[in-house]
Amino acid sequence: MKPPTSNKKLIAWVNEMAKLAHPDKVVWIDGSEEEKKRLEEEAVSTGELQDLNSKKLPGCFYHRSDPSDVARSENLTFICTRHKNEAGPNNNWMSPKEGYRKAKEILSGSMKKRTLYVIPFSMGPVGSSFSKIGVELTDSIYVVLNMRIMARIGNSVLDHLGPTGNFTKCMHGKADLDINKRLILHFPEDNAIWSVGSGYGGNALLGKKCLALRIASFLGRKEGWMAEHMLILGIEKPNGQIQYIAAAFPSACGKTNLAMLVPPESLKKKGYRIWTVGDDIAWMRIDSDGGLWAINPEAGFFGVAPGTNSKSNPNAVRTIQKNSIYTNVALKSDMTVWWEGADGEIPKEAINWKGNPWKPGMVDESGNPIRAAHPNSRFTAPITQCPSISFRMEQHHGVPISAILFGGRRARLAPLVYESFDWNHGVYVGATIASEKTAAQEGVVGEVRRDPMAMLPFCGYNMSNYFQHWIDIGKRLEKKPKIFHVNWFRTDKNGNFLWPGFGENLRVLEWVLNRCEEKVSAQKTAIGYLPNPKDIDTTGLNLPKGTLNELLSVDIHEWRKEQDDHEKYFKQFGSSLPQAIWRECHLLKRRLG
Ligand code: GTP
Ligand code: SPV
Ligand code: MN
Repeated sequence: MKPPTSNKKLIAWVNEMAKLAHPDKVVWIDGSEEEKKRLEEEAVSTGELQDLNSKKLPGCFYHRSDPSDVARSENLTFICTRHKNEAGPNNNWMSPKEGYRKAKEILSGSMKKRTLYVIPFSMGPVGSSFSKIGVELTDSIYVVLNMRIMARIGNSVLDHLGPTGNFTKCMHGKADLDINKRLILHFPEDNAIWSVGSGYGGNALLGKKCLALRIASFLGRKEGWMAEHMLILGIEKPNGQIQYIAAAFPSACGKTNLAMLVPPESLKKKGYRIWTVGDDIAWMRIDSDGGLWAINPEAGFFGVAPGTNSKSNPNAVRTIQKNSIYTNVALKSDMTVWWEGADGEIPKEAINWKGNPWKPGMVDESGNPIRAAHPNSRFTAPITQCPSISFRMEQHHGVPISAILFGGRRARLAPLVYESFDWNHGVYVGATIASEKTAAQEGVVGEVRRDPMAMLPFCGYNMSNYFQHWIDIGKRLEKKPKIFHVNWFRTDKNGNFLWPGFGENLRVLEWVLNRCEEKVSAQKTAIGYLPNPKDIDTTGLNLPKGTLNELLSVDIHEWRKEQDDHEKYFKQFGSSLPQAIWRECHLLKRRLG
């Protein structure tokens, strides 16, 4: 196939990679509807995808990934810089020389009898000065069809790239899908990504975590902007004004849900409406007004399926009724899909995510329930199908951010919401996020770990410098967003959530906006400003008596232990940790007495 571009660098690189991997043919992806149809048909014919019920789920497909390949592989993810110190204690490091050698060894000849697809893509609207162009090479149709949803792809991107434009080189190959030959490598100094041996989500859709977070965070530091693991949503207030919030929560901790929440009845009556800008990634920069502005560089959602239903997330349910790809969920006999916590009755039988017959109540040899869907099973759907999509999605300028939220999954300690004293304290609050591990990463679910700014798996450089970058951005901002911490996941003695969460979280966001506009006072505590319980609107909520007080309590004894743990955590960064972070750490200690 003749390359549909005159970009010499791109053509040379595609030739070089084809020489290495030996595909039977090279196909340039143009992004057209005909091409989509052709690829879908081919993937269905080989079993890579299954057609779903065209009446109930038009344009939808089902995919099962290898059972050893169902979540991001953090232990196989590396930052390959010349100096190890550039990667920092937060990343796995490999020298670029070794990285290329290892990946080449695995990729060499691995695409025989396969097709190499060339996907030009833009993160951010095509042609915006805030967007970045990448080109992903892959031997997976599943990856092509997912990238088609998650990014802007095809000829329009090549046109914009032109004969001399630069792009991030994103090389992906499934190879044998062998966990022992799997590597996700980032070469920020070369603006390149090599991913081999995985076909799943964040490991394989290279525009997402690899480019839009790891490489982009590296570029952002150099160029003076920020790439963050954040949702963006607009809250339309009763007076018609829309204010935008960005929020960083670790993987599977509620970003998709918050980004498209449906207001509870009492707040809807007041006049609140929600507008979704993004659910996973925010690129933010300081604009000429001295404020912080954000765009969502993605074009789709790659969202957690389990728990998604018409009650918890009605907008997501409506978004995924057509033109969506379902990965590792359960398949019903009528060729529709199911997962734990889906709408409707539990099916009497289904084929589970591993491809085995499944019935409710089945247990494995150890007596543990066998799941129908993998806990990290996901849907891929175009953001344009979301009923709450923001009208500013395609605007190159993005949206102005009034408040930043940090949060995690914490059964104890962290109150429902608190506000930091100022920007640097807010940075400290973000830097000390802790959360129970979820199924989105391989490893032990439930273990509490520190996940600064929800970026631990995604920061493409030394986290000490990342903290400093946050502090420096604060110095440059004339209009600083206020920074808050939220926790929807506090539980009682029996492990039940104290706060109803989901749409009801708007009650907390209302307080956040009221604080931004200095409409309500707050209680000053050692950890920050907490709401006076009367300032959280609980109309129609039926919270048991005392629950809100419990949610808004600060246990000084427990927080002293927490502060101790912060100190231990920060020591790993040695002398490179910014003084401003140490200062906040000591101030917290002093306030706790
Ligand atoms: P990534 O896509 O992995 O980055 O995750 P995310 O942060 O977008 O997570 P998502 O919104 O998909 O939520 C993951 C899980 O958290 C789902 O099982 C949800 O049902 C649950 N969840 C989301 N919001 C809430 C909430 O307010 N309260 C409670 N209790 N659970 C929630
Ligand atoms: C996450 O794990 O934070 C995700 C899913 O958003 S993945 O794209 O697989 O990284
Ligand atoms: Mn994510």
